[in-house]
Amino acid sequence: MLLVMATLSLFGEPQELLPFDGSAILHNRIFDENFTREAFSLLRESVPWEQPEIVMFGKKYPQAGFSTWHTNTGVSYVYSGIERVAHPMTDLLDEFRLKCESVAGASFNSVLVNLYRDGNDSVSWHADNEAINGREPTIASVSLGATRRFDLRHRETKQTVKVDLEDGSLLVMSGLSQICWVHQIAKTKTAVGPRINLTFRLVNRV
Ligand SMILES: O=C(O)CCC(=O)C(=O)O
Ligand SMILES: [Mn+2]
Repeated sequence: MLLVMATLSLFGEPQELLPFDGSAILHNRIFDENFTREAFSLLRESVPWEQPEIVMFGKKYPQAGFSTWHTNTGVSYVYSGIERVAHPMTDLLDEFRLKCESVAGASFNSVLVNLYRDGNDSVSWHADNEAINGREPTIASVSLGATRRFDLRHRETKQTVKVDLEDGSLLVMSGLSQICWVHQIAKTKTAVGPRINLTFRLVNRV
């Protein structure tokens, strides 16, 4: 397996992580440290966290982490056999959304909010390729709190890109990234604190 370690750019320049078949651009420290610290506590306390059960091989398992789906479109998010009902956007999520729109140069109307309490919470290999995201979606992913490693793996060549997603960073995936690559946040035995991730998307209104 070919492994590409993505090195962080020295001057804080946005960095393209994918060598081909789509784009994943990492912007470090896009959000100010004081803002992310406050936003993290506010979100942790105020988000109506849910731990849905996903269906694998006909059996139900609780998802390894908590999350919620926010959108004012009323569209629910269906994946892995579960339906996430729409909670309204909040002022704070909207503040993040507007910044993501300006950096990514794309529109977003929805966000999946994920909480990783420690290294045991994870998201296994998948692509954000559900029909409601559209065929070549642009997805803006904000990281708050503890650093976690994010892996991308090409479906055919199996080439892997690994990168640390730090507090205040923004990863913008677009083009063929959800068609040709899968991604994960793997479990880790290293002691890590909690992390919140916001993935902004544009879904079709009902
Ligand atoms: O936590 C992350 O950085 C990734 C989350 C993710 O892939 C998703 O919500 O679809
Ligand atoms: Mn994803």
